[in-house]
Amino acid sequence: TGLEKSKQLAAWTAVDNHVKPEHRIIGIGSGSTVPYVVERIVQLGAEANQARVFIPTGFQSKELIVSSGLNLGDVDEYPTIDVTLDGADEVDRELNCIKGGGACHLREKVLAEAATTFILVADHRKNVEFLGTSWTPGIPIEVVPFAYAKVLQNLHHILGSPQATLRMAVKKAGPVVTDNGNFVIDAPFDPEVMKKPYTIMAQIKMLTGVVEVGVFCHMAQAAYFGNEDGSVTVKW
Ligand code: DER
Repeated sequence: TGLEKSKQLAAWTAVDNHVKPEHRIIGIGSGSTVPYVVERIVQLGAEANQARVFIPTGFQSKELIVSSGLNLGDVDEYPTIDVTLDGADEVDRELNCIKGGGACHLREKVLAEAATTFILVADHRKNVEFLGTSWTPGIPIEVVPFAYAKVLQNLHHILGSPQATLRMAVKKAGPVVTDNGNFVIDAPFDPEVMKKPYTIMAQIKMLTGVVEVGVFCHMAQAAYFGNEDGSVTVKW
């Protein structure tokens, strides 16, 4: 479909522009766009990849690396990463992004921060002027199960997200449980609030029980969006 082609276009262009021959430690994100990143890296050649180690951002990412025949590594063994490539749910004009649609944003943010270069790849739906305009479920927030009800209260009554909800699983009874054994809350905010993503991210992060917030500010060096007409939009 057009959307898959857009994802592939963004991913291939990003890999061609940012995965250098000398890069050895590569962070691999989560979601449905990142498989095209791995596809392109595999095409780069087994020779180059033999000398590389690929760091996952969760179970799905690990499975992708292993099934693609790439060397798997751990971020505790490689805490400094040459380049991390990952998807996003939305990316604004300043490359701030909402991540966590796949409930993987804690490990994603660790690998984004550990990377010298952090690159976003997405289809055109994610390319927005302000956060919250196309991604409507709200800011994904990973919380320890013990604190989820307290954090929901804080969001409803203090931080201005009365619609915040615990993310329920579809093919499992009960809430989504992350790779870290935590819950996820989705918290929508007013558009005006989303124009200052750093402020709301910091306020949420300070709530006791919050593990990580799915808003990444000033972390990415570039974002690639595939368009239906076969063009690629780059923001940096
Ligand atoms: O959870 C995330 O941040 C993932 O990167 C994911 O939401 C990206 O989604 P997609 O690549 O499947 O559109």
